[in-house]
Amino acid sequence: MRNAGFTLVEMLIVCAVALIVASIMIPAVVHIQRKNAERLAENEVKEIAALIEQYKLYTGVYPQANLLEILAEQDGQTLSNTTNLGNESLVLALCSLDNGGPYLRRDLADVNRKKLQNLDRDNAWKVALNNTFFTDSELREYVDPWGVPYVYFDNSVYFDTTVHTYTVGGTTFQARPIKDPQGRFYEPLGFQLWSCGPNRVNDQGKGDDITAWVVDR
Ligand SMILES: [Ca+2]
Ligand SMILES: [Ca+2]
Ligand SMILES: [Ca+2]
Repeated sequence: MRNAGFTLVEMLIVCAVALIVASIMIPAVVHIQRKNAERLAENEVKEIAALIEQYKLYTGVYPQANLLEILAEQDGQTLSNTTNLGNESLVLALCSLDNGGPYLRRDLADVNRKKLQNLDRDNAWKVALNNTFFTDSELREYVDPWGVPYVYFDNSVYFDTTVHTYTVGGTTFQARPIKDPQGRFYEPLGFQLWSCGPNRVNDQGKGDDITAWVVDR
């Protein structure tokens, strides 16, 4: 009996120690995971930005964020593409076999990869995907480590009143080109690319958003 009691106390001590260790370790692990995801997003933003610059070097223009010809198709009906348009346009440009492309790696399109997803489940009007490495007609988005599409505008659309609507997991958010505190667009001659960050909310470049440009917060 004495041994059994002693074992029970030992077990309680072990459980208590395990709980203490877990209470210390779990927040640390969560913190490390968040930092790793943030670092990944920072790297991806830089990588995509470099690819966009390569595209510009070859073609003389930045990939357009409003490719009107990529009309979406759902249930056999051709519809205007109202969601995720900037990102989808960018993916199409970077995956095109024209203009010195493709700039994005083909393996990103493998079915087991999560980087290119079709979050709004639309298909391109057939001609749009003819010269890409895709073998189907899905209009894909390049997603960040939290599964949210990166937001993209090229400078040709800054002055449009266009607000882009993005959808992910049944929720939508809106995005518009971002101005600095003086009212000037960031990257006025280039492009704006950003991740909505760990909170998966578009903060228009503020808060935890991860932008391709350096911004005072
Ligand atoms: Ca779409
Ligand atoms: Ca899509
Ligand atoms: Ca955010």
